[in-house]
Amino acid sequence: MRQTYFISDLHLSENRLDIRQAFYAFLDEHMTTNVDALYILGDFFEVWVGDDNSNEFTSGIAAKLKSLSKKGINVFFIHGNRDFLIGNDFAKSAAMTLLPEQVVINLYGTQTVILHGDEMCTQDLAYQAFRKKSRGWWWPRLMLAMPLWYRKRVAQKAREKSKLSQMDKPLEILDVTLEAVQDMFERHQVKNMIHGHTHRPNTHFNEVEGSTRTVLGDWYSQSSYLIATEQGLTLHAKPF
Ligand SMILES: [Mn+2]
Repeated sequence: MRQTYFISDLHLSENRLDIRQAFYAFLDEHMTTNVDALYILGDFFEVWVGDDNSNEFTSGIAAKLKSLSKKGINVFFIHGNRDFLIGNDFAKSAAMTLLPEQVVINLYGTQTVILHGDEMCTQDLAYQAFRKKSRGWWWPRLMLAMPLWYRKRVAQKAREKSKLSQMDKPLEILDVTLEAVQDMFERHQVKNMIHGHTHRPNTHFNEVEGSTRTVLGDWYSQSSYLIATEQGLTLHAKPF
């Protein structure tokens, strides 16, 4: 049976090589010839300060992703709040397609909106203000025009600030609001949604009549993925 995979919130970093190892093991086990596509729904990396900050770690991951396209598996990417500066250079090196922040796909006959999901955490006003600025047209251009050392310092400071405000615990991330979820269904005129970001893997039904919203899990201590087939969706988690 044909399959499509969804993952998000791996938070890959050089400090957590166990996550990279789990990711590679996941690809080796699951990315077989019956897989149509792998969708990465954001926060694939813990932090991304620009495609020019490439090193052995990032180019290794790009090469691994690129090997999927040689098997005929399409790789799609939606930015998260940690890696929204991923650009065309990295995408090209990984042979993956960058998608807009929300997109409706036809998933074996079911119209489904896919997104990272941070835009639905509308209770966090400070974050939404930053999101609006950082995803606008001028902020990324300004930031990417700065020298790499400066961007690294900004990212470091943002991480320290985020650690202070939420102790970097995934459960401290505010959840989506029902109103924002309903708006999202309405805006895209669909009854199915897949997203990540909140680190609260679950399936929510009937938030609008007949709707299904599937939330992906993070990869802090387990491999977490969603498999879609013509028969439906199944969420999986496998401890490291
Ligand atoms: Mn996120």
